[in-house]
Amino acid sequence: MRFINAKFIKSASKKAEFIQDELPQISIVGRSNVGKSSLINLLTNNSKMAKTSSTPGRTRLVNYFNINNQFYLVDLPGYGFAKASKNTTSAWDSIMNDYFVNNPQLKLTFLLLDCRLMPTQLDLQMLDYLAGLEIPVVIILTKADKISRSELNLAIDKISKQLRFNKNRIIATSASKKQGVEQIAAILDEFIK
Ligand SMILES: Nc1nc2c(ncn2[C@@H]2O[C@H](COP(=O)(O)OP(=O)(O)O)[C@@H](O)[C@H]2O)c(=O)[nH]1
Ligand SMILES: [Mg+2]
Repeated sequence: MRFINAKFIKSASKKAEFIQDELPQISIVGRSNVGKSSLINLLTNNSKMAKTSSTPGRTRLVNYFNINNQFYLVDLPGYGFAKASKNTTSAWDSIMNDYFVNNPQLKLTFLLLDCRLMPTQLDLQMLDYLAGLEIPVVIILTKADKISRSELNLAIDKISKQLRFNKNRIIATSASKKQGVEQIAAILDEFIK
């Protein structure tokens, strides 16, 4: 597939506002600042599609982007933002749970990890949570431009071993160098039928 026609549809702050129609959904999760918005901008080839920010964690919204009238990319709230208050954290927990539970249109989740860092406890929890709901996951390593090719290969090995995750299901990307789009497009072809 190619990202020909991408359009921001809406931000939902609660379950009643979620989109429930016939189109498949592909969601994006990861800690704040890992590069979720940048990935959407990379895929849609539009630097203004999703907001990117260096002061993350303010928005607790579910953002829907319609791609080619074929599926939605769904940008979920980031986790692990230290400055978020307790109240915000519980709101986040429930909106994430509302999104993931009983969502037959959700076909795949991209879990983003910074290629320079080992997965955190929250990343592991998220993976376990998704596995428990039998939601397919592909891991996307972000910011691959920050390390060398050999460091990147090493990172993929380590992460694959630590998480017992198939290497074929780990894709390295760089938003600034525009790398990884073809691999992600191939994965999407597999999961959107
Ligand atoms: N060098 C580099 N920086 C990136 C990349 N992806 C994201 N960033 C930067 O990381 C910061 C957080 O990105 P953002 O997409 O807003 O993360 P989000 O909070 O997960 O949506 C921003 O300053 C981005 O410019 C990448 O592939 N390479
Ligand atoms: Mg973002």
